[in-house]
Amino acid sequence: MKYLLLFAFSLLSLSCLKPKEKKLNVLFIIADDLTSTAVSSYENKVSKTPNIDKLASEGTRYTRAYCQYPVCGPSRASFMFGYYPSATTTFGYVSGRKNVGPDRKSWAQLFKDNGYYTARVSKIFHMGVPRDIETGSNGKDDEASWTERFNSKGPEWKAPGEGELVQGNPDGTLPIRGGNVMTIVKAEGDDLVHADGKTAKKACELLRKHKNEPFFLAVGFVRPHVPFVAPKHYFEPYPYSEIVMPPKIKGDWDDIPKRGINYVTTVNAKMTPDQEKKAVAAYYASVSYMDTQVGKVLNILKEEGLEDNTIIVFTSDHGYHLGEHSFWMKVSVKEESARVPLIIKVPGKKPAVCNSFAELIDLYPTLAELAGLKVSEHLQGRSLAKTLDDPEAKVRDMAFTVTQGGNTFLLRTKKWAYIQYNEDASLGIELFDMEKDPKQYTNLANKPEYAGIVTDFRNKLKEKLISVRSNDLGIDYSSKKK
Ligand SMILES: [Ca+2]
Repeated sequence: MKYLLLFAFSLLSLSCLKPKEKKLNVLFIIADDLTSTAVSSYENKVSKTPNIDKLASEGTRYTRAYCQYPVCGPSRASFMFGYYPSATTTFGYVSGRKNVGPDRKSWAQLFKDNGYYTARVSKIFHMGVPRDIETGSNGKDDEASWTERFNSKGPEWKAPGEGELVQGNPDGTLPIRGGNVMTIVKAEGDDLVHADGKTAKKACELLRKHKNEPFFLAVGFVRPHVPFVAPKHYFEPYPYSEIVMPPKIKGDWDDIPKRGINYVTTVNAKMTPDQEKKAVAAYYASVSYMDTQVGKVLNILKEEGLEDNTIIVFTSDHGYHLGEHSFWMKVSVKEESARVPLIIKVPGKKPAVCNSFAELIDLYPTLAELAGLKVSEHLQGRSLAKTLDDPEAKVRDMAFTVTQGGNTFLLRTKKWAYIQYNEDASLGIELFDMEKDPKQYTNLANKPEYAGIVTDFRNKLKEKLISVRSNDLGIDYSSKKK
């Protein structure tokens, strides 16, 4: 009997000792207004992003990832809840919660409800930059998503340093200001003066504190969003006089429908050639500063031994124009504005480059699948999980992005970029052969020999909108407000 008990005991203790399958953590890092054209591992050899590039060399880098709406608020609402903006009619500066209703789980909330510690540091749902950063506001957050949330207050354009306004200031006499304008500040002091430095510090602290429980840590950096503010040494590698601007093609705007001329251009911002170069140089400096903060977070993850059970995602809410077609900033659905950098690193998977189309709404189902969590059948994203095992695998054959209140549409296939202004195309169409004309200089939509392709895309868009707004979603599309 005594031996039997002992035997039973040892069995019991053996089963207790058996290591429990550890849940995979999620570290989600998002930059604000970062175009893939300013990331070295994508295509830029001037802009320096060693930390993002290192992550890219260890994970899967997606070359055809697109946002669903090239503006902060609606893009973030879309990928955090997993629906297309057109499905929920979420086109504004909101979290998106109101339109999906109280019972739909956000991406982070799904993890929270499955026993994860979920935290947000700084901007994940929409925050107005610079205003909400100056005040330390929660912005348009979704509180139900988080166990804890932290804001990173920063001086933004009011940071002490050498400032310059390069928009709407052709003779250079105006003082710098806040708002959504290209204000540059070469700031005094170190990384921690600014929001992103504080965000990295808080993220490192949380990783140390929560390393023994499953976590979903969302880290939102606000650079390179304007104002272009960074400690001054980040500007040194980018003397503005050496910046090479995209070519100015004569007649470039002649075949762009009026609505396709972006809301900020060299013309309406009255930018001088030097101011254009200064804007690009300051953008790169802001990117380098943000990249350095990314490195701090990734280093702590490694130091704390969390790399083996943490999935890392790095992306941006949308892209950005840096003078292509004399356009600046976002909103446009041209390539530089609609495409995003996307890197996913999963423990145990080989580094790869994946050319499958991917959309930011795919993140929610992808991470849920990797963590073994069940998602709502209503979600509109598709899991990219299979591309992490086989980078040749295809999840989508096109990407879908809307802008301008959901009235401008982009369908992007491997060969074509199709842009339609209004559902009835009443304000025009653009068609670009992305293999022959990747910088989108020649609109083919009105050439008779492309009429068949245009008709195909018009039909594809109709079908896409019907499927996106499907009643099966359980969202009453017709009654929604922006
Ligand atoms: Ca943004």
